[in-house]
Amino acid sequence: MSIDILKIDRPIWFMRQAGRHLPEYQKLRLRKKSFLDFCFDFDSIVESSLQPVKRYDVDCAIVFSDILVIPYLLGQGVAFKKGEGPNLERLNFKDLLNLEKSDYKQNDLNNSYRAIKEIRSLLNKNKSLIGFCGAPWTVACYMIDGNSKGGFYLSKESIKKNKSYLEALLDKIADVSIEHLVKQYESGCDTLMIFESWAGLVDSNKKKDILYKPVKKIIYELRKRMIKAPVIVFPKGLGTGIIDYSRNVDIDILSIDYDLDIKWVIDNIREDIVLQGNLDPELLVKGGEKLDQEVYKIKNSVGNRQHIFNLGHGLLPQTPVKNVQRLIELLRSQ
Ligand code: 1CP
Repeated sequence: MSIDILKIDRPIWFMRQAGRHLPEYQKLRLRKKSFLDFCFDFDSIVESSLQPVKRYDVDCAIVFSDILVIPYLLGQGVAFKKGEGPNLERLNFKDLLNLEKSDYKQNDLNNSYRAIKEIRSLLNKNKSLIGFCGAPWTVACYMIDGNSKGGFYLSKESIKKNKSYLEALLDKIADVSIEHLVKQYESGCDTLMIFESWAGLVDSNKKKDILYKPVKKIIYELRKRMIKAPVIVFPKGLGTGIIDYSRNVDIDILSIDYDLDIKWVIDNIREDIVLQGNLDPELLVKGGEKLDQEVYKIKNSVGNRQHIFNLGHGLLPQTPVKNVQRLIELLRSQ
C-alpha cells in the first residue's frame, strides 16, 4: 500500500509542477501535435507526471491531464492553441443535458487510467499520487464562455438570467467528475484534488448553489462509495469568504491562494482542516531574498499546524528551475 499526502511528514509539491516550466516537458511535448492528444497518450502521461519527481524529488506526483477533459467527454470540442489557451466549441445546453452516460467519450480516458497504474508502480511508495478534476463552476465557465479572454462574462450572466439551466449543467459536470475521480482513485491515486480557480467570480448570495452544492455532491458521493482518499480543494479568489466556504464544504485539505495572509487563515480556519499553499508564484520566478523571507514567514506562521508546502496558484511557465531547486533545499534544511 502506498501512502496518501496526509501521511507524509511536511510534504512539498507544486500546483502545475508537471508541464509548463520544465525543459524536459517542453521537449516531450513536441512529440504530439495537439495538447489533448498529449493528455490522452499513455507514454506522455507517465513521463510528464514523473518528470518533476525525478528532477526535484517532490513528495507528490500529479497525474498529467487537464480540467477541460470533462467538456471533451461530454462531446464539446476543445482545442488548445499555442500561446492562446483553450478554445471550446459553442455549447448546446439542451443537447448536453439530454446526454446519456453511454454517450460520454469515457473510453478516451482509458489511457489516462492505465497510465495512473503505471505511474503508481514506478513511484516510490512513500510518495503520493494526486488525481484531480476541475470544480463544476470552473469547468462550466470554460464551457459557457468558450475561453477566458472575456473574464467569463457569459457565465456570470447565466447566474442571473439562466440559473436553473446553469444548475443543471453544474449537476451534470459533477456527475461526470465523480466517475472520473473514482476511476483515478481505483487506478492508484491516493489523494484527490478539486480545482475551483474561478470561485472569486460568484456573488456571495449565489455561492451556496453555484459553488458549494456541486462540490459537496462530489465529496459526498466519494465518501458514499467508501473512498477515503483525502480531498484537497482549491477555491481561488474568495478572500475572507474562505471561512464560509470551509464551513459549508467538507474539505480535508484547503489549498489557499496567495492573496490570503497565512497568519489570518490559521487564526480563522478550523484546526481539523489541513492547509496547503500559499507562496506567491511570482516570488518563485524572481527568487532571491524576498522569496526566502516569504518562505520563512509561511514556515513560522504555520508552526506546528499540519501544512503542505505549495504555491498560492500554479507554477508559472517562466519559473527558473534553479529557484525551485533552491526553495526545496531551503525547506528541507530546516
Ligand atoms: O502539473 C500539473 O498540474 C499538470 C496537470 C494540469 C492541471 C492540474 C494541467 C496541464 N492543467 C491543470 C489544471 C487546470 N487547467 C486549471 C486549474 C488550475 C489553475 O487555475 O491553473 C485550469 C483553470 C486549466 C485550464 C487550462 N488548461 C488553462 C488556463 C486557461 C486560462 O487562461 O483560463 C490552460 C492554458 C490549459 C492548458 C494546459 N493544461 C496543462 C498544461 C501543461 C497546459 C498547457 C499550457 C500550460 O502549461 O499552461
